[in-house]
Amino acid sequence: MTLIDRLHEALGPGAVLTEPDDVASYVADWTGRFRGSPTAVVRPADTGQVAAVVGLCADAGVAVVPQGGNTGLAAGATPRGGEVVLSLERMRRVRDVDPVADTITVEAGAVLQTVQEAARQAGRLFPLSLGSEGSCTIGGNVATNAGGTAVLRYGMMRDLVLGLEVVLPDGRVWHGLRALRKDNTGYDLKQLFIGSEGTLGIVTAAVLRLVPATPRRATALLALPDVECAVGLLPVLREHGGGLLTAWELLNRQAVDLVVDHLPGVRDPFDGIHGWYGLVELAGTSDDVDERLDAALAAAVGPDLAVDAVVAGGPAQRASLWALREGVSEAQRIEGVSVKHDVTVPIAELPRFVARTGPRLEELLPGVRLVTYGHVGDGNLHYNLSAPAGNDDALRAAAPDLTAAVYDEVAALGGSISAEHGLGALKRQAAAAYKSDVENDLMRAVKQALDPRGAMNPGKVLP
Ligand code: FAD
Ligand code: 2HG
Ligand code: ZN
Repeated sequence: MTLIDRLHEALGPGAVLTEPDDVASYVADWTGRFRGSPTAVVRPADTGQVAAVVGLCADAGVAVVPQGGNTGLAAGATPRGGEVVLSLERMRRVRDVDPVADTITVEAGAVLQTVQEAARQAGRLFPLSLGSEGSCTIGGNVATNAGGTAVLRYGMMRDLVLGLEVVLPDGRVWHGLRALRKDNTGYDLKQLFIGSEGTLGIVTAAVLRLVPATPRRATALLALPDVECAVGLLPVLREHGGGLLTAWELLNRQAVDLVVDHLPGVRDPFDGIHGWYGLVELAGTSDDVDERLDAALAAAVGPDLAVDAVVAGGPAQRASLWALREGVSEAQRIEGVSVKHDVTVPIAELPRFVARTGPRLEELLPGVRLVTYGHVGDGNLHYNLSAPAGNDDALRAAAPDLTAAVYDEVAALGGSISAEHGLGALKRQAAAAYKSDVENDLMRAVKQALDPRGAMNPGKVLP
């Protein structure tokens, strides 16, 4: 019997896909830049079936690529060739909401938005918030340690996970679905799997922390002269927003131009043109949010500070301000070829990073467009590049040098070359080059301990 026959036998009808039309949406990444041809795509329905697939693939010497919503931006879920892609899309149940433990237990294929909605129906909030939340899954969020627009207040996915269920590379299941707030029984195993991008095991379910709902939101877009101002306003917003400050996001003019040009119905709310824009949001339970935002804006707008501000008057205006920020990825994809850099530097170094790197890139590729945006409150910029108008080939050719220049500057400032999207196939070599020997040795040792045969998502994360 072939591996495909065995997979059919184990999973039943409709769960093993091999025809080109059937596998098309699983074999390429969101940007369309990476693709591979797997032996098959399998869609198990429960944890037992995931374990069975891993066991059968191990016996056949075939590697497994876990896949959730396939929205990842580091080509981590894209097969290289010959692997079995294991999609969690049929495992999307919300298993339990526990009001006493204040947790929600979900299967890995549950779409983030579904989990947010389940929390809302229980009168609570699951605070992870990403532009891709309508498609990305909890398993993918765990595997990439996703960030997003509310990290400033609630932390990354790592801070929201209490327990995991994982199918290990040898086919055994780790039943770690505990909701304990305190557990000091040695190494924190769940943290090993969070951010491991499918290279150490397949997450099949998670226990997640819930937080108090924040039905009242106050949102404003600020026009800023420069990044220094965006950074300088962070303590001001913290002082006035207190614990209600949820987002402080940044966009440059180029990013706004792309969104307005490409996404129907999204408009720039200011009359004038500005170099930079900051989106601030406070969230809570009472009118306090509006009062605090007003106080913050009174302190933030003025000479040498923000130039202007537009406050969202209601949900529709709020959605339209957020569309401007969250539409940049899609607008840049429509514009053409892009080169993404998802970097962090210490927050106070953001102005220096931008001031030094832009001119260097302009030297390397005159006319390159800097599409700079991201989570200024976390020191995380999406320092993306678009081609000089109409010259995608020039960007492709210059990409390695441009990326090296960006990463060298990040390293010089003590930053990280991957803040939230992970390494996948895209950044594994670069990450190894910037890590110390000790860090690289530890990474290899962890992989060797959990997946000695290299059966889980080969060619990802590690060089
Ligand atoms: P996939 O793309 O399917 O997989 C990503 C990685 O996780 C792969 O390495 C895969 O092998 C592994 N994986 C997936 N499921 C499992 C599993 N069950 N067990 C083990 N490994 C698994 N990311 C952010 O952090 N912040 C943002 O603000 C953000 N915004 C985005 C906006 C847009 C428009 C887009 C397209 C993407 C954005 N992303 C963002 C990136 C992406 O959505 C996240 O990385 C997300 O967590 C990926 O989830 P997924 O289910 O799509 O995973
Ligand atoms: C965001 O913050 C995402 O919008 C996506 O992390 C960034 O597409 C990107 O480069
Ligand atoms: Zn981001």
